[in-house]
Amino acid sequence: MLTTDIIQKHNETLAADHQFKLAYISELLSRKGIDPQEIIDKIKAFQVAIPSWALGTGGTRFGRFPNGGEPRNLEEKIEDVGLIHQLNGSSDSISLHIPWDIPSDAQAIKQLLKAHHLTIDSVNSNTFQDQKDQPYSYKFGSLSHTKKDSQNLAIEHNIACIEYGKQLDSKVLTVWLADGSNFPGQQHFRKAYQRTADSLATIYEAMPSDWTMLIEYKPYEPFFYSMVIPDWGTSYSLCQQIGKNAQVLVDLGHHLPNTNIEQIVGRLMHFGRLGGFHFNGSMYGDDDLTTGSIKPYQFFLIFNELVDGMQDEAVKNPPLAWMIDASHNTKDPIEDLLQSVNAILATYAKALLVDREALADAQENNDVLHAEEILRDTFFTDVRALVSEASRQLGGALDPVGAFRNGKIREGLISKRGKFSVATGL
Ligand code: LRH
Ligand code: MN
Repeated sequence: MLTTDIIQKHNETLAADHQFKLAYISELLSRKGIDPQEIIDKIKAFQVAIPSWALGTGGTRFGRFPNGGEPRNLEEKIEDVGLIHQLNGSSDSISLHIPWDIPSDAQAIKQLLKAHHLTIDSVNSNTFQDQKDQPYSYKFGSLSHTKKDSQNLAIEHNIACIEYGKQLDSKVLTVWLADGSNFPGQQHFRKAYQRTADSLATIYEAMPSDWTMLIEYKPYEPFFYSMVIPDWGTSYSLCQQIGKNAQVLVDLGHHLPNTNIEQIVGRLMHFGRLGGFHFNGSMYGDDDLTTGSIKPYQFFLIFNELVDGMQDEAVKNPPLAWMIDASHNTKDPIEDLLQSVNAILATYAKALLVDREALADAQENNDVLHAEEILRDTFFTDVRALVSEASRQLGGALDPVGAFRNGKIREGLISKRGKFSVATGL
């Protein structure tokens, strides 16, 4: 059965219940002077990029439990993202990871992307693994390596990523460095920073002027004493040094416990250097769980900062890159990604409903409780019918995961690709 038929049949079964819920939230918003369709249109315009490396089953050093039908090459990864976009209408691009996704025939890949109404949002470099027959190792770092050979190899790799991106009409290079140290004394912190800054500047020079470089930070893993780019401040300082098209990438899982991520987001927007996000959920570390699954209120507070900044003319921050970065150890990869996109859209919708005038007034008058209650009231507003309606108006499913399951789409992929097909990625 075609996905369009699956979606239509699915929406028919849910139509009455959906109309009831939609009527309720629409009435609630109208009473607040908010036009429900205006919110639905903003949700429809919010597109989230899907990571090519998260379409298979992830694993840990302790084990990996694939559930079959995984994409075996870039073409099948594009098919899976095309399917996700068909089901929710909100995932119109893919983030690629090089060398896992080197296009065999760029023209053919562009044709396939077009057929699935998709684009490539960013290319991610990979200097955290040694490739077969690699002349110089990244064991002790890449752009920060003490030896020019490994440093230059890493610089050349990033420039090669830009070339692949140009072939596929991408305009964003994402750089995450695994560089760091495991023991005190192993690395000279200031020298490692400067080698990294110099290497990034060389890569930046090779980037077309209409491209953006996203610099991702991470406090630990794979190194466990220090990382060369551990926090937002380091990434921000590198961006300032390198050039105006260098921005900070915030991966939600890359923060130490109890970090006030929403304040970091507010700061970076204030400085106009917030480039985008790798959305995921985490309890302890870089857990790469479903977005919004563990700390939904903090996730709402992050979007509250984002919408506040996006609606403030005084904030001069470039358009943001909305991307997922997750790994699926126990859920079906496609279901997990559909659930994440849904949570992102619902949280964004809630942040759009915040009465910013009333909040600013309460803040100016230090009415602490009222300010907090304005946010909590919005957080507890059930906006899921608005997200479902946005998906329906985009030709998608009212409940994308439900349609995926009822349509037995995973079973179809397993019969086509086999139970043990393995996707490249983490
Ligand atoms: C590092 C990271 C980075 C990617 C990788 C897949 O933890 O978040 O964004 O390159 O995951
Ligand atoms: Mn990431």
